[in-house]
Amino acid sequence: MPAIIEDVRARKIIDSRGNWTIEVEIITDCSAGRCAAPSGASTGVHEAMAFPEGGVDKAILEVEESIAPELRGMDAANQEEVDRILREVDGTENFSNIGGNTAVAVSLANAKAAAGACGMPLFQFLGGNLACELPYPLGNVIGGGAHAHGATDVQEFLVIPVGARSIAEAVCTNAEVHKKLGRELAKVCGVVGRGDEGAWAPAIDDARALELLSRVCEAVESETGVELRIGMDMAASQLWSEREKCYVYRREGVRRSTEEQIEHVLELIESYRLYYVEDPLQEEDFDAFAELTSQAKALICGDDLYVTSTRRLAMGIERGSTNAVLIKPNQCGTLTDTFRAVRLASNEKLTPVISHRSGETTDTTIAHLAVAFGIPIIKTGTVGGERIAKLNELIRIDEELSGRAKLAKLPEF
Ligand code: 2PG
Ligand code: MG
Repeated sequence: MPAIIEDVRARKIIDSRGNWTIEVEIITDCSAGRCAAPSGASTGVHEAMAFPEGGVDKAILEVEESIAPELRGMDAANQEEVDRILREVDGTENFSNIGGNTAVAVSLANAKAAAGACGMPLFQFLGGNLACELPYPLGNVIGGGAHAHGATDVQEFLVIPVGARSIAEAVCTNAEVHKKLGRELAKVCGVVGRGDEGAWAPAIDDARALELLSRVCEAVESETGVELRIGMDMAASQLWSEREKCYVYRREGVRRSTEEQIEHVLELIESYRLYYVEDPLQEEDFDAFAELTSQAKALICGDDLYVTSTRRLAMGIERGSTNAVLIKPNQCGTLTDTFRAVRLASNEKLTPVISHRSGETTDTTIAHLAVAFGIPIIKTGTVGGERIAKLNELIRIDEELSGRAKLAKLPEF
């Protein structure tokens, strides 16, 4: 169904950190689509530049003056062509002229307008009838690093309810862990704040966080009967000191060489039966990742390592660096590039994990992309309006699929 683009509008809105971001609306002759871009705090050096020099104001000008004139009159159903034009208008590899966030908001708003023209929700428009598997939510419950300075060294301690039987049960089990953890932390440390993603941000070391989280998971498991597993996003590029060539754990007062870091991560995987470890090593060390992955019995996921780039993902695949890849649409800038990264990962038997950013809006697009592309895990926090927006959208998609929906199959470890 053709949907001729009549207008492309951009506005400034604020994100969950209180910073300006961009929201784009694409209006066609028979539909409209809207998308707002998120942004990261612990960004990979190779990811698309979020905004051009001049910030969000400049990004809005770019939409009005360079992008809208090119897109007007085009068929929104021709997503690849829209995305190609975004790249052409920008002219750089990392979207430094128009901004990756500008590109992703236009690209995804366009997909929604095209879906709307067919009277379909985005997940169904992109994924067809096969799109009936819902992802398991992987939720941040304790955090520090760049998301809460002064809390844990490790950026995120996550939970995934691998034994859940429905998306509603999965979402609610993660929220239960967050609640109970809050009560336990209050006993240990008194008043505890929260980081950017709504996770508790206690001033404790990583080992203590893992101990506490394990105990809480056991308690929630026995109350709910839902098996839970623990994960971490170590965001190790933030720990890495290029000058000293080691990983610096400030709170612990420990420095680890690359070999020691690998040993440390393997020990943590074993001690806490970790299911998922993201960015356990710094973003340039494909070989150390490979060494760890060859020995680890867990998902080892690359975020800053790959930045949702097929070029970097191919480098990791060649070396066997990881068995999972984080997918963040604004790291690469377009829906087409996001899809290519997911397809490459799936073809090579790597598990894709779609993810929010630490600075978010109530935009729900990633929930649709997870279902459309058959991505088995979604990392999107556990509580907080901008996090539950995605989780609640999955509950709505479940209902929309009226009985056909099932949770995805997870790799076993
Ligand atoms: C990450 C993300 C999301 P940020 O590192 O995976 O949790 O954080 O958006 O700050 O990059
Ligand atoms: Mg990460």
